Amino acid sequence: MSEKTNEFLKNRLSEEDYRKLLAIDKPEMHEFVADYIELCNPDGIFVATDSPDDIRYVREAAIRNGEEDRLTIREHTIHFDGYYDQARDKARTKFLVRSGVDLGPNLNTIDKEKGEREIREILKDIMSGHELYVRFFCLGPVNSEFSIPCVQLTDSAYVAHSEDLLYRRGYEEFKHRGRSARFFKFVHSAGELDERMVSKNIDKRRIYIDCEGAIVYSVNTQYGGNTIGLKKPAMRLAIHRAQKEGWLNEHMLVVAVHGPNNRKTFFTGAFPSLCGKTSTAMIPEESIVGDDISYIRKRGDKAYAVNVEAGIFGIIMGINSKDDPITWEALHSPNEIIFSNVLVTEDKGVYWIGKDGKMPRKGINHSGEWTPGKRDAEGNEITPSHKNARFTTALKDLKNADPRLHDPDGVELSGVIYGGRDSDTCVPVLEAFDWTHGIITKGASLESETTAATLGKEGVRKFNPMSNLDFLSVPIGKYIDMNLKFGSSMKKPPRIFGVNYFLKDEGGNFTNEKTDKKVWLKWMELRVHDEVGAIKTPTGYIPRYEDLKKLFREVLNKDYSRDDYVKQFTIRVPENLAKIDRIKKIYETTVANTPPVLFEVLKGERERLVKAREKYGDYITPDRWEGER
Ligand code: SPV
Ligand code: MN
Repeated sequence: MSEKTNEFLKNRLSEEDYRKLLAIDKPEMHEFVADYIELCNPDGIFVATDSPDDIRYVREAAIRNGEEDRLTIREHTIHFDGYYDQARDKARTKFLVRSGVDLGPNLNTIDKEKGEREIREILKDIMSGHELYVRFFCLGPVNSEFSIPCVQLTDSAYVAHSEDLLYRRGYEEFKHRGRSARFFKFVHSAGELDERMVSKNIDKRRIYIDCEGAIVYSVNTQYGGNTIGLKKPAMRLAIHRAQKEGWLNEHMLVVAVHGPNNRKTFFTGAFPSLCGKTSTAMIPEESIVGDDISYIRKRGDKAYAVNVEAGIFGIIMGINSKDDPITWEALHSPNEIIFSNVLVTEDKGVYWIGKDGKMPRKGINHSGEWTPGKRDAEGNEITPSHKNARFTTALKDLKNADPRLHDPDGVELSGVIYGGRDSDTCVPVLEAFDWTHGIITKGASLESETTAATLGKEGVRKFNPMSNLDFLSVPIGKYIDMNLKFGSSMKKPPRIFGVNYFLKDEGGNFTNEKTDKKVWLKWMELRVHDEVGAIKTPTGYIPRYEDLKKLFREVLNKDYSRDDYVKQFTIRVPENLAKIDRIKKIYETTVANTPPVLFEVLKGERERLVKAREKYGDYITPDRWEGER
């Protein structure tokens, strides 16, 4: 660190905070902290170590500053984001790129110099009147080849507090890595706040990402998906790094499926928002490693996965005691939980859409005082809680947390699951023929129908490769290629599965119950150990009726009828062909550098479907394949 920086930090920090910062031997980090203190100009600065006292200080600051409020249950708090700050702002999330760098038409970019100038102008003096929190965390387990140390600067104690619940502590990690630390940097300011303590200048909301500089700026916003540096902002930086180094950063849960004789088999799974991702990770009687983001690396000839996070920032809408017993119990226990954008009742209880019990007649929510029928400035009725309202909690407080959660070696990955909201095409579960077939037809071809939780028309299919589209920082074609290479070089790569929890019959009714996903997981577990057979169809291997019947009985104590099986596992040729054509067109017209094998594999799938149609017709019931196993 230069003498000038040293003098500056000495002047601006308390003796204690200066000592804490300098205990880390990383001049580059000191320069970074000094630069943004000078630019953002906070009234006070607090440097937090991993000590319980420092963590408590931040937690209490969130209450002191009015960003969070206490609720009836001890350790529960409520935080509100502004009415128009309830989700990730894709339009104002941009990559800073030098001229000549082309990330393709699907990624939002801005010229690096122009973007930096703009963001520095917005950040100038933005923290005056506020306290700045300097926090150290670690992505992935500490002390591991997966670890990425991070420094977060934020003037929001809510953001810093959320990160305490969601990530591993990183001060000691920085200390022991010292000069060798390759760290990520995050600068966040909620900006000017109104009387409700929510960001006021949302027209100046920006999330700017500089992959080369390993820094993300987030400003004039509070919503976690925009502001919690280690969550979605870090994902873009990590995907960029992973691409260079040959590992994967996926938008994936990690779950341990419990097989026969106490065997545990680990799966990762990618699903777009509101498609059953957290509920798959939280399935009763299995155990959870993570619900949102994973790093996957190869060691020897095996793949290992870790949860990048240590907590859940989960959607609360629809959580009820019957379908989500573990989450329900956790939400009613005296563990530390931050509720965001739910309804707070007079007695400081909380209510959300779909919660057990009656809807309260009044309360405070993300729109202020609320009564049923209230409308916003656009005339839309305001729901009691926002559809994207969330709860934030540490995984250690869940009774189904897997003991391997913090294993620095990661867990051996046996299977990868891709799922989307698909009302009419794919069967509920099937296994790809091999890694390449799976990456292309299940991952790279992932589509999902829009829901009421996203703006715009419902039921519109959106292309979302690996459910990772919103977070890609490298061109799609290159990202797909990296995924292909990752498994192709392994003798026995993880098996790949596609699931669809949302298939409907001709009458528009779901063909499955919510709880059926438990059976699919058990079937996949048996498949990866080659303990159950399957039927070969043009799109992959589907389960046999007798195996599912047995599993439905064992797992759900349910009678599984042949009629249900036929309805669910009929291959719908016209819909599958239409999907192939849609995906092919997207890769032909909007993606540069698509690996040629993608087109070959789609062509092969098309030919198999056409051939099968000639023999069996448009809708092919599973018994037709009996002779073709
Ligand atoms: C998602 O939308 O995929 C989330 C929530 O996990 S957010 O943090 O907003 O990205
Ligand atoms: Mn996510």
